[in-house]
This record gives sequence, structure tokens and C-alpha cells, in this order.
Amino acid sequence: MTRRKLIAGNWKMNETVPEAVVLAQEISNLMERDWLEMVDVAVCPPFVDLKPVKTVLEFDRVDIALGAQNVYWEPAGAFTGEISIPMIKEIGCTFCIVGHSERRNLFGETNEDVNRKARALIEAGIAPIVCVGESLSVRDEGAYLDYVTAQVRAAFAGIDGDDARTTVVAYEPVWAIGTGRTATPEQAEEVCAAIRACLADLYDEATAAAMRILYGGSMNEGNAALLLAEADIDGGLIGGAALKAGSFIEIVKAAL
Ligand code: 3PY
Repeated sequence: MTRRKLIAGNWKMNETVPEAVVLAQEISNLMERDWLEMVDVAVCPPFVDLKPVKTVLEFDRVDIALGAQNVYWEPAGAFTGEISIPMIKEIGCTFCIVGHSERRNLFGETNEDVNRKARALIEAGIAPIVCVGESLSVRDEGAYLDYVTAQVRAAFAGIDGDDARTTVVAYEPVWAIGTGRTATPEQAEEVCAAIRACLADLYDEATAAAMRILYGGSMNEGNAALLLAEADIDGGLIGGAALKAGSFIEIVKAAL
């Protein structure tokens, strides 16, 4: 099964609106349009930047998808400070990151929250990018495969196989996020293969083989090619390197 690779930039809490417009414009300028026939590319800016970035991408007619970094599962109501799925859908988001370790660790997001968000996104036709990954202490204790696959099982609870196929999983070891330390291709592949085996167990081989599993955690232009060459790594969720148009473009090229 050949899976089309996905390179998604997670801009995190970076870029004011004018800065985001410049970055989107730089990415658009550097992106050869025929690359986008071979690889899927998405950018996930902060909420306030979504519309201005969408405007740049639409004006340039560049087929780069838009994703949000988080969302709340209720459609509307008294949830001060939250952003709903209809809001991001109206702007044109086709992806939404859920359960990034920064949200789990800094904002107390639980496996149950991740599952509710993923289910609500699927219902609305937006593909969740479900993030999973172990901390350094879990890795050092040795039970990291059990830990990560338990996160996967919790995130996919109540989601059927057809819907699961529309989602993306991102393996992001917490010890490799924002630390400049990257998992080796072998370390990343070991966990991505275990995630695929877990999905095959939850659903079936065909469903697992159809689903994209990304690696995230300090992927950059220097290490992307080797990581992306692994059998079960179908793309990258890119942090810091997504904020430099030239670096992001090199990662896209590595995925071709
Ligand atoms: C990183 O690369 O640091 C990320 O967290 C990507 O989501």
C-alpha cells in the first residue's frame, strides 16, 4: 500500500497576523506546484492567523491545506475562550491537531478529551491529526510501546474503521519536542510500526495500511529524509522548522 505523504507545519503560538501572512507568502513562493501532486502539505497556524493565511493560499491558488492546532468539541455555547469546529470549518480547515503533548502536559488535556475532539472533528468532516508520544521517563522505564498504544486505543474509542481511515496519527516523543533532540529513524520506526499494528488490531490490516502515521519532534531539513524513508513513517508534523519557509520547503522536498 502506497500512502501519500503528508507534511504538516505546526506553527504553535508563533506569528502575529502580519508575520503569518509573510511566512505563508514565502512558503507559497517557494513551493513548486507539481510537488503538490505528489505530497500533501498543510500549515497549522494559530487561530487568529487562519483566515489571513487562507487568503494568501487562495489568492496564490496553491494547494496547501489549512489546519487548526486545537478545537473544542461542543458546536457553540458558553465556553469562554474556546473555538468550535464550525468556526474552523467555515474558515476552510481540513485538518486539526488534537492531543499535542503541549496541550496534554501544559493544559491538562486527557485521553478522553482527545477522543471527544477526534470524534467531533470526524463528524464534521475534518481530519484529526491525533498526537501520541511518551515522556523521557516512560521511555527510560522501557514501557513506551504500551504507553503509546494505550493512547492510540483511547483516542480511537468509539470510532469505526471507515472513520479511522480519515484520521492521521502523529507520533511525537515528548523528549524530542522543542529540545532539538530527534528520535533516530530506527526509534521512530519502531513506535510507528507498533502504532500501525495496534490499529490493525483495533480495526483490520487494510484499515491500518491505509492510515497515515507521521513522525513529529524536531524533524528538520537535516534529518527528514532518513525519517521519511522508514516504512511506517508517512510524513511529518513539523515544529520549529515550519517557521522558516526554506527549511519547511526542504522537508517537503524530502517527502517527494
Ligand atoms: C516539534 O517538532 O517540536 C513539534 O512539537 C511538532 O508538533
